[in-house]
Amino acid sequence: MATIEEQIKEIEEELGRTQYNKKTQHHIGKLKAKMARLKDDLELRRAKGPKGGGYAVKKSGHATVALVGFPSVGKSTLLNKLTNAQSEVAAYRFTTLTVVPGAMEYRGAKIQVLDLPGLIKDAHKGKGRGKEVLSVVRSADLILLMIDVFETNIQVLVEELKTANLRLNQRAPDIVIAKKNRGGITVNFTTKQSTLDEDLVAEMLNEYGHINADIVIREDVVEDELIDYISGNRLYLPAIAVINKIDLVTPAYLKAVQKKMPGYKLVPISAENEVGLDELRDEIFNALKFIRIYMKPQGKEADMVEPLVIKDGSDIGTICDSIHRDFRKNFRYAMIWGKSARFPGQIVGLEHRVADKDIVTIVVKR
Ligand SMILES: Nc1nc2c(ncn2[C@@H]2O[C@H](COP(=O)(O)OP(=O)(O)OP(=O)(O)O)[C@@H](O)[C@H]2O)c(=O)[nH]1
Ligand SMILES: [Mg+2]
Repeated sequence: MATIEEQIKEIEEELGRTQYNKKTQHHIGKLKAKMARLKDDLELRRAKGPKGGGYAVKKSGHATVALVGFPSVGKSTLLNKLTNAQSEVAAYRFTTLTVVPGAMEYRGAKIQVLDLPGLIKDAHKGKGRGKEVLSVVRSADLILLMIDVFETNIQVLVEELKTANLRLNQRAPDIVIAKKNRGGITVNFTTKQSTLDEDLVAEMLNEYGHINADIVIREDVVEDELIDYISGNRLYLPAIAVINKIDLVTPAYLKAVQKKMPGYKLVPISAENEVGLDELRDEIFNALKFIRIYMKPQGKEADMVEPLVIKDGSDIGTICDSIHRDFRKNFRYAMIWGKSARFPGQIVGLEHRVADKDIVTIVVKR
């Protein structure tokens, strides 16, 4: 019996030689599903192997940002400029050997930034303490993919993160799957599919190891998205690409670099010379989707100095929870001024969704 690694290699080779067309589509779909399962098994086995002491980081603030990049791209330099932290900086690779946290305050949000050891190819196999680094990355709310202006191969980084089951700037596909005890596999599409058909989906589920299940696919998805979903342990995170050391190149050179990397929002900076850092702070704040709410105690002026910072999409209930644990229970009504109000001072309930810079009064039973 071939080892898991050998089986994966065999499938990869077969996929490499097989042309994708209508005739081979089902075969390829099944191979991909089988490979996904083997890879998941392999990861599971690796995860059970010797750990070598994970990094302990205590989360703090409203959100956590992880600095991910090859060695020596300037991650520690950036951390030191953005936060109060002092992480060692040096001209050689692997200067940082552990997680170094820093705190940055921006527009009322307390954001934790984590400096990490450089990530290298095959990190997911444990190279360069890669497994520990990747596990910290998984706990973050936002990833800064940091690259050196002279070494812009972001694909290696993205592939490493992908192997660690991270999906960047992508959302989970709209699919629902329910396991059952018998009846085989039933497939339902609620929208037209451009590549999948019902048999293919059933075959892929089978190949992955599902025998009895109902699956409903509610948007047009491709095979890889389906595999991501059935494998079930993917993590979807937002990411911003940061190009550092732009002080070393001309504007024309930088432009050429940016052209080579379509599909990513790029923020050019010089960490050392503190160029582009305000733009970067803005991008971080926006990507984390915070909004600011100004609280106005009943019959008094609103506090316009220290807003309450919460995630976008929050409602009055969330605000109650972040003020005091009894607020939701004793809630009577709220009054609201700003973008989410139909008119100034509108009276709303717990489910009312607030908007950035709204002014809110909450009235509770006494
Ligand atoms: N020219 C230039 N050099 C920079 C800049 N930022 C960092 N450096 C230099 O790049 C080298 C590496 O910087 P670090 O901040 O230690 O890089 P790192 O990504 O933390 O490296 P590891 O911890 O080894 O992964 C140092 O010599 C820095 O002075 C920059 O904006 N411009
Ligand atoms: Mg470092």
